[in-house]
Amino acid sequence: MKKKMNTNKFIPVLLLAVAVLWMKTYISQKTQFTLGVEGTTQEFLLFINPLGSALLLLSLSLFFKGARKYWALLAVYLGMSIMLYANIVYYRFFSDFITLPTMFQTQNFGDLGGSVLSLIRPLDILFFVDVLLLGALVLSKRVEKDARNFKKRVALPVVVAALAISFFNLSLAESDRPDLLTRGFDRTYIVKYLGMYNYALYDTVETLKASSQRVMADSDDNTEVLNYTKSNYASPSEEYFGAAEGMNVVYLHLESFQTFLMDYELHGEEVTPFLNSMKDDPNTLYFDNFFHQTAQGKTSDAEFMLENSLFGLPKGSAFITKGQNTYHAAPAILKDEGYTSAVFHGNNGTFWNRSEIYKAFGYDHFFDIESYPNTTESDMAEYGLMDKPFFEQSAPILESLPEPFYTKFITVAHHFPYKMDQQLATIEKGATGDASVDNYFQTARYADEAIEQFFAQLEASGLADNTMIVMYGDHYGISDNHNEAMSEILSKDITPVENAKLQRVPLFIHVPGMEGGINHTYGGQIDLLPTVMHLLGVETQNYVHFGTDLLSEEHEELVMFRNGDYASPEVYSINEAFYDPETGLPLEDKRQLEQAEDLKRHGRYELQLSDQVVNGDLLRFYTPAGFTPVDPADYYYQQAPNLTE
Ligand code: GP9
Ligand code: MN
Repeated sequence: MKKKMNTNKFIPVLLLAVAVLWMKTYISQKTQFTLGVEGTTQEFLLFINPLGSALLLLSLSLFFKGARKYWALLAVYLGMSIMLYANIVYYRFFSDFITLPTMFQTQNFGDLGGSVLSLIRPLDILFFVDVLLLGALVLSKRVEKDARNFKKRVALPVVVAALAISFFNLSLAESDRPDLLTRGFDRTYIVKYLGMYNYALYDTVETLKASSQRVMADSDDNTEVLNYTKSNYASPSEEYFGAAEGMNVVYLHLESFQTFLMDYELHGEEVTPFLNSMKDDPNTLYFDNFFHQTAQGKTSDAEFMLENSLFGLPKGSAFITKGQNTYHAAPAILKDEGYTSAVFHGNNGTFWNRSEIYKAFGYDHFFDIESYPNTTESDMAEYGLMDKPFFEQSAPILESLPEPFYTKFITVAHHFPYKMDQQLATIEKGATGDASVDNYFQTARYADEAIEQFFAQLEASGLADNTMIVMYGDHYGISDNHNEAMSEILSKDITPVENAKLQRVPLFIHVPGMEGGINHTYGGQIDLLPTVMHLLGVETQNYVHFGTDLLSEEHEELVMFRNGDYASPEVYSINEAFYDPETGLPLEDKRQLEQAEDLKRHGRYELQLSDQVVNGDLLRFYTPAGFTPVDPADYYYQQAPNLTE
């Protein structure tokens, strides 16, 4: 009679399973994905991040009685292995991770469908060798099963240990990348810092949150919104309506650019000579009281506003959590006018979930870092390709687009912490002793030169004569943590009003043949879309827009910030107090205070309605006359053909 193998111990089997799954996941994460791991902290995080979830999920088997423990262990192990492998295969095709909503978009799997076999490789069997061994152990009659009940004795301490490890993982991740979970940034970041399994958990929670807000909403919620946006509408100015009709549109997204840079002289030198000259160009409208209105979503909030005239969310980034919503965004509006649309950005396409939400906006093309193959290590800034090589390599792609086009170029070189190769620097650093502030001028100068180069490229290609160029700062680059150094830079105290004024970002609208000038109107990023549409001669009356045309006489000069504060020519509302913008002192006049309070109520109502639209995905219930709805499934982004050879 064969002797039964008497392992008689479940715990060693469980621990071995945890160790093997941990190592398999670590090696897969390191070799199968491009996660951009930099430095020892990130290397360490990548190494430990599968441990907490592997231990937690596999130890759930301890809650099962008798031999069922083994089956539970096998089931969880198999499930996690399948999830890992499915992501590996998906990544080979999309360079992205699976998200729950994309799983339900049949198109994605339609794309994969035909080619899925070509994505599977014979050696992939290695991902399942461990599963087979564990399966053999569980199924084998020769292995006697440990029938003891571990529920209380072992299960709870193990679960607590697993949670402690996960918590340690999360805190270390948050210290390396603050706000990782609240802001989201990029799926790649979540996997890099927290691992594949925690990413899946994060994605599930986010998807459930978004869909629960969505199911609660119905078309009646839209009535209040439509009433509001219709009454808030500002009709276009006769002078400017259609001034750029039929022209191409180029948006230049000026990363971290603040208005205080304009005309600023450091060591007796202009920091941004080209942009300063553009401000005074006869065909440029320059707005010196234009504010960013972004919150945690930073760049993505700015983009969200200018494409939709909807506010970004008070927390997180709508780009990430509302990527599946219905939108009536600029590229889609202009598609009905015969425009082709494209975004150029020298970073990973998944950052801020751009590769998904751009489809919902109706962008025909998205040229991310994959479209810039002639790139060396030294061309790279922290968030992608440096602006000069970026514009240089973008030019042939832009010139190959059918006209008219609507395009956006997102720069990255002038991004916190503003470090750059000193050989490329053409201005001395600042001398405040605050590194961020001191460096800020060098990357701003570099960006200024890159933009000058881009303008020259447009001239050379002949596109300049027929292209409207809109340049806007996306958000502050210097946060209020640096106000001491800023007070030295500006030679004045940074009072609450000055601090609010530092939230101004430049806005240039350059249209060949249009009469320009310096415009002092108060406005913000929410106002860009109706302004640009009216310049193109496109009516916006039927759209749900929370901003109004900056050039309209009916434009209301109230700039709402995401925290409920506001700026206007007569009053600044900061932290529930009201200030005179000229003196910077608190308002005292009773009548003025009442008016200020009314404005606050009105502005906050507007923010609330905008959130109602975004959280409830209300635009799905409404199609403006003449607008063709977007089906994101119709979009698939390919890298640009290599046109430089
Ligand atoms: C990333 C870039 C920077 O692709 O746009 O985003 P930010 O950190 O400024 O929000
Ligand atoms: Mn930015």
